[in-house]
Amino acid sequence: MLQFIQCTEQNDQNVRDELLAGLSAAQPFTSPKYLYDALGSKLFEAICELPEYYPTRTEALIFRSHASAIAQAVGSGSTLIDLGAGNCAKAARLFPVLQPVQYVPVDISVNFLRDALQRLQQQFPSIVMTGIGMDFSHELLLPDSVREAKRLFFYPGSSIGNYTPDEALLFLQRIRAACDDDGGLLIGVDLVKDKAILDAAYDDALGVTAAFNLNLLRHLNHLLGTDFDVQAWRHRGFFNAQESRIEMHLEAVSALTVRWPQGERHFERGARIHTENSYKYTQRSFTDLLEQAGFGRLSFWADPQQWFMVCHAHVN
Ligand code: AVJ
Repeated sequence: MLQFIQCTEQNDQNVRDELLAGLSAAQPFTSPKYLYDALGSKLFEAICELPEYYPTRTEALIFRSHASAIAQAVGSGSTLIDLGAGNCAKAARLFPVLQPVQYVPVDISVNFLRDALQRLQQQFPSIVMTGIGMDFSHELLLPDSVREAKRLFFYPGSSIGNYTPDEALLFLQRIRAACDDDGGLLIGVDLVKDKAILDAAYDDALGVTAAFNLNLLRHLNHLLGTDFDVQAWRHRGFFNAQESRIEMHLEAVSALTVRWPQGERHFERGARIHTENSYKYTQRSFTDLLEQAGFGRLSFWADPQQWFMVCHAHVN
């Protein structure tokens, strides 16, 4: 059985208001979700192939090396809810070991899920598949066709890092609230490590991450009618150890003015737009967060270098 449901639709006016508020702030910023237009999504896929960008590859290694232990902790017959599913590939690789009863990929656009899910349904005809179009960053209300029993929320790739620790706590609490007492969470978390490794992962030699970040300006021009000149900006990506996070910024190469239909903003040379945070945790700091959110019976798996970890947590 295959079903598609569009729950929340992003309203154009809300998007514009949110973006212009950020761009007009004393410290200008944009939400990292705007990095992912069609080209941005392709560039992110390219990032995942870079030698410097270890998270994707390391997480895949952890899932491969510890598949049976993970399956044992999680149990079979779950309702697998894949948050930010994209092309559904990460979850699909786990189907043979996790044997879910229902697969529920959630992404901003249900259309993006359509092709991938149709193909998957052919490959795994016995799994009920329910694609959901929803911006789950603000609320997590699942439609009735999502089974309530044995919900397993799957949040790989260290996407949790885009939230501040306070926001991450709220998000984890919302996941917990959406679970029955037999629910759980399977999550990938990037770990604190040597600054040089982190810096390189977010400022690679080929400049793919730079292109990914700069592409945001093209996306903004499309969404807002701004006249950002990509050439007038440069990528900055570095680890801020104090805050335990990667910061990405776009920095004005020279003084310039950006105009849009209802306004404009001047940027001094070196002024920055903060485009992304990617928080890094330790096993200790993430355990605290999970426990504060009401999860317990935790399991952790990491690679030999301890660069990345996968955690399973039960609802307590
Ligand atoms: C998709 C948010 C997990 O933080 O590593 C990669 C995004 N940004 N390179 C990350 C990203 C720059 C990525 N997440």
